[in-house]
Parts: sequence; C-alpha cells; structure tokens
Amino acid sequence: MNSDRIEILNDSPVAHGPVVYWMSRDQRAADNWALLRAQEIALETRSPLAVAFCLVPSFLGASPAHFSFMLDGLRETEADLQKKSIPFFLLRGEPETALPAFLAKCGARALVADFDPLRIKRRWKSLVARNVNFRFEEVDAHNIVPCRAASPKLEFAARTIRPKINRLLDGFLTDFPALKKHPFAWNKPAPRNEWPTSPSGGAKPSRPAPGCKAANKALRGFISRRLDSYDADRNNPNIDGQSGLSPYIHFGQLSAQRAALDVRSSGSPGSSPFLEELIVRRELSDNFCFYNDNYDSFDGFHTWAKKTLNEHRADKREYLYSRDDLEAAETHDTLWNAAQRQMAAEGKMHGFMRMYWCKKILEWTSSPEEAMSAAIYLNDKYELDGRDPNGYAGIAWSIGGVHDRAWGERPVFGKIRYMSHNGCKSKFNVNEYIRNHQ
Ligand code: FAD
Ligand code: FO1
Repeated sequence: MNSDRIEILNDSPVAHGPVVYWMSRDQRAADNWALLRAQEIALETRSPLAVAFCLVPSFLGASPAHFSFMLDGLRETEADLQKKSIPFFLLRGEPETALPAFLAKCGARALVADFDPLRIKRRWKSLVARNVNFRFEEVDAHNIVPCRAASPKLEFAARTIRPKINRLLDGFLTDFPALKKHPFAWNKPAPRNEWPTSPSGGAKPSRPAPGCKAANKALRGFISRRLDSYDADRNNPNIDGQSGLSPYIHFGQLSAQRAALDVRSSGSPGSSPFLEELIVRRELSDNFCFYNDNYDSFDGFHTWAKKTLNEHRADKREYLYSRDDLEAAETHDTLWNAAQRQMAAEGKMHGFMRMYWCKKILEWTSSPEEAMSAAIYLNDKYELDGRDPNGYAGIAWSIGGVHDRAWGERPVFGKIRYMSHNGCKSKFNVNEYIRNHQ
C-alpha cells in the first residue's frame, strides 16, 4: 500500500489483536484502500478483522430516500464481506460514543478509518481519537491521488491542481489487490445487525438502483453506450449524456479509481473529458473542503469575491423569493422551475442546470448568505449525491466564484460569473427541457 494514502492518527505500534475498519465514506468491500490497509495490518499481526459502520439518526439534512439508498447498498456490502469471512457490524448512534464502546467490547488493537474532508467527519474522528489508545490510521480510499498528497494547500482553480495531480497520477492510478478471505476468525460475538426497514420500499422507477452491483452495471453501461459522445452531450440537459455515477461515488458504492481504470482502458475519445471531471474537478472539491474550513459559507469565498458581492449587497433585486417559493418551484422563470422539479422528482438535477439553478438563487434572494443557505438546504435535501464536497464546491463556484475568475461587473453579481435564461437558449432547447420536467 502506498504510504502516501495513510495518515497516522495514533502512532502506537501495531500489535496482535482485533483490527476494525470504521467504514463511512467508502461503503464497499472491493476496491477499498482503507479496508485493504486494515486487512494488511490484521495479516501482519495474525489478527481477526471486522468492519463497523455507525448509522447516525440524521446526516446533513439527508432524507429517508437517501438513507434507504445507502442502507440497501450496505446490506449488499455486508454480504460481500461475509464471503471473505469479515463480519460487518451496524452500530447505532453518534460515532463518538457508539464506536469506542464497540472497540472496547471487542478489545480492538487497531482502527482504520476512511478519509473525508467534511467538518462533521473530522469532528467524529477527533472525538473518537480521544478514546483510542492504540494504532489509528486514516486512509484516503476516495481520491485517486490522495488529498494531502495532491497538494499541501488550498488550490485556486482546476488549472492549478491539474498539473500536481497529473504528475502523481501514474503512481496512484493502479489496479487494486484483491481482498483476501480472512484467515483469522472473528471469535468475538457475531454481529446481530438490526436493519431499519427502508420506508421507500425499494428503488423508485426514475431513481438509480442502489448498491455496488448496480454501480458497476451503470459504469459498464456508460462506457459502452455514452462515453464516446460524453464531450458532445454532457452539457445538454435534454440528453442523458452524463454518466449518472455520482450517487454511487458519493456513497462509496463505486470506487472512482475503478471507474477511471475502466474508462482509461476503453480507449474512447470521451475518456479524457470524463477523467477531467472525475479526477481533477472531483479532487479539487475535496481540496476545497479539506483546506477551507468555511467551505459552506460566504466567509469561504476569496477576498475579491467577498469585496464585489459586498459592493452590490444593496442592489435592487428584480425578483425576490423565499426558500419556500424556491422549494415549491414557484418562480417567474419556467426553466428554473423545471430544474427544481427535476431534482425533486429524480433526486438528480442535470449538471449543467445545477450551475444555472444556483446562480439564480444568488440573483433572487436577499443576500449572498441567504443564497448559500438556501442552495445548500435544497441541494442536500433533494440531491441523491448531495451532502458531498462536490456540492459545497459547486455551490461556492456558482455563488462565490470559487475556482472561477472575475467577469464583467453587473448588478447583484458584481464580478461573479453570470448565467442567463437566454444564454441557456443558445445552448439547448429550453422548451423541451421545460416540457420534460412539469
Ligand atoms: P458526470 O458528468 O458523469 O461526471 C462524472 C463524475 O465526475 C461525477 O460523478 C463527479 O464525481 C465528478 N464531477 C463531475 N462534474 C463535477 C464538478 N463540477 N465538480 C466536482 N466533481 C464533478 N456533485 C455531487 O457529487 N454532489 C452534489 O451535491 C453536487 N452539487 C452541485 C451543485 C452545484 C451548484 C454545481 C454547479 C455542481 C454540483 N455537483 C455536485 C457537481 C456535478 O454537477 C455533479 O457531480 C454531476 O452532475 C453528477 O452527475 P454525473 O455523475 O452524471 O456526472
Ligand atoms: N456516514 C456515516 O458514517 N454514517 C451515516 O449514517 C451516514 C448517513 C448518510 C446519509 C446520507 C448521506 O448522503 C451520507 C451519509 N453518510 C453517513 C456519509 C457518507 O457516507 C459520505 O461519507 C459523505 O456524505 C461524503 O463525504
């Protein structure tokens, strides 16, 4: 295992005794560097190995549909792990109490967690670390080039992080070793997981099927049917030209590295534009959330952006909508309403429309702060791939020009890039999109 993937949180020496992988972001048995590292420690110390997942009652505004997508995927992962003689424990409650209790009960001697830049995850880890007096490691199983290795600081834009990632990519974009059937039995009490009954009763027709098998099927389908035309189609909201992989990547049911390996070996002309999004743009979002504590607020914007938005704070808003108006898709703009309806109905707004949708929230709310909180609330309540660094970075790009540059000055936006209804008309058939999302 490339040690650049590993951050030591407690440097006690590894010792013989149960090893636990605290699964959170990367919810899969295959292609999971954090699980592979936990098994490496367990094999080295000839110890048993188990996986624990802390199920919290609420997570950043997630809905029952999000929890049921995640839980359906976790049940599949439990079965995948069982085939490798690795027990899966579903723990309930806040991690800072549930996990240390579990670790004490099983006499754990090493803990491995997966990397996540979000504030809530970093708080969980720092609270857990206080109760761990044995080896504790964090492994970046989500990024191809680990976040800390890609850059030691907040990056300004895709053009500044891209060369740093590309320089390191060959060393990290490698195939995965297979997870072994674990030879040392977990002779502690076996798990008795009580799975919540999923309220939604399975996948809805317009929603993706959950789980690693469905994720790999979606990847194969994308590569064989849509990758070639990805560059041409991905910005047209009337065409199903994107990969549709974001919910699987968000919940860790698919490794972005697996997707990158398979896309790269396809030799398709769509590979490089797709890998630019999957690797550079996605890892830029983790960089933003990891190195900018204010990733979800006005304070996280660059000085130039705060200055220009402040200068236009008092500008008259031609339209002013409350969060309820926006949530009800009741604005004067039929295109914006259609995008809001697509997100609410399908749990996934088209990528191009997310930019327009979010910029209009800046234009039609009373302040940039109100815009940030409304956009984050709606994005994290309705997007299946929401509650993700990509979302906080995408919203900060739209409202605060993060990872973007200054543009011509105008009311309300100042020098933040503007997008207009007419601009959309020049790119795709707006009436068709509106008709499709009534
Ligand atoms: P594809 O075009 O097939 O891209 C493949 C993968 O590349 C995606 O799954 C994603 O992991 C990555 N990717 C693509 N575009 C971006 C991007 N702009 N930034 C970072 N990574 C990217 N993405 C989320 O995962 N969750 C969100 O909550 C989210 N909210 C957003 C909000 C706004 C306002 C904006 C402008 C963008 C947001 N994005 C979010 C980024 C992007 O729109 C989605 O990742 C993409 O539309 C997901 O669909 P896909 O997997 O079919 O994309
Ligand atoms: N991670 C957990 O460790 N436990 C949870 O109960 C949990 C719930 C959850 C619900 C919706 C959602 O979008 C994410 C959720 N996550 C949970 C986190 C998720 O695994 C991702 O790590 C982050 O959201 C992305 O950084």
